[in-house]
Amino acid sequence: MPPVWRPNRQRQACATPERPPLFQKNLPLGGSLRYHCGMAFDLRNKWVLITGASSGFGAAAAKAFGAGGARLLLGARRVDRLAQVAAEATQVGAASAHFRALDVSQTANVNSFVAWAREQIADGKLHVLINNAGGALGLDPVAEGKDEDWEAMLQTNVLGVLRMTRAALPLLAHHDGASIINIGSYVSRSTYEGGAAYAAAKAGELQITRTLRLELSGTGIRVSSVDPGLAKTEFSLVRFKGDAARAEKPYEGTNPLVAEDVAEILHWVASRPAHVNIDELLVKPVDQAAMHKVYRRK
Ligand code: NDP
Ligand code: 8X3
Repeated sequence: MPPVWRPNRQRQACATPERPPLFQKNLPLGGSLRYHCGMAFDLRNKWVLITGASSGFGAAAAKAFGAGGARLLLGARRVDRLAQVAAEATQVGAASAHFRALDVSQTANVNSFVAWAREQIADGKLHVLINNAGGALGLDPVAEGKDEDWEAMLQTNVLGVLRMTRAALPLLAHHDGASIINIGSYVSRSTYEGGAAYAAAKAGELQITRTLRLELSGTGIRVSSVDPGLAKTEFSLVRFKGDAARAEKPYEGTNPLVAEDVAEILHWVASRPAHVNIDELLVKPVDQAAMHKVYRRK
């Protein structure tokens, strides 16, 4: 028997009259009919908070969400860079772009940043939180590891995500397509010599994401981890503490991801229909078949 169209099964997220779904199908699923539609969640004029927005993925994400007409709240330690990113995001279409100094390794600083964000949002709600601030420091084997590098990596990549999420949770909209997107890494699922503390930190980020998804069940808040492989940003320059020649090595002869690749994915994740949660998304350059198998042209 052919499937029967039942309008009362139509999902709320698909029901906005001014934007027709890209496709509509009635499919028999598990004996019942379900409505499917490809209608994106509209991020225009929605508030989007991005940590680590002064460079790399965060700066590119500010521009991607800006181009989609979002209102931006940008944080990082380098305020001059944030000002530049905010101006570029406004130029490409952001409904507004606000920025303020943020250090995710300091609880008091995170709390005052979020208090400021609450003032900007006023009586509205936050729709997207992107926990992106972080990175790696050093590439020493455990036998030679430095406490200050280990502590800084755990402070930003793990505790920073926890602090920021705890502070921002009361601002997030319930049952209205809100998303928390944490930036993980391929290294959370694989590792390499010299990567112990960074891999541990990103594995920690992945488990925070999975835990949050359980804790927020029933709120309608989506929780995702976007996990990139080799990407050319300031990541390597920071890891090697300004040694530009060493920072270039991981990318030699290969074709890495660029910040815009990841930014586009972040926008795509947040703009899926409100009932869709992209749980974990691993994205690598084609040249990176595996952690220890990167194709390099001579
Ligand atoms: P970048 O170094 O270009 O960007 C890192 C961003 O994090 C900067 O904006 C930096 O701003 C910010 N940041 C660092 N520490 C803090 C802090 N304590 N408080 C607030 N902001 C901070 O690198 P990416 O864009 O590549 O990195 C972004 C995220 O992606 C990181 O979490 C990284 O671990 C992850 N990642 C990177 C990959 C890569 O190959 N590039 C692959 C997989 C994941 P500022 O210094 O101004 O504070
Ligand atoms: C950053 C990229 O190469 O350390 O997460 O996995 S890598």
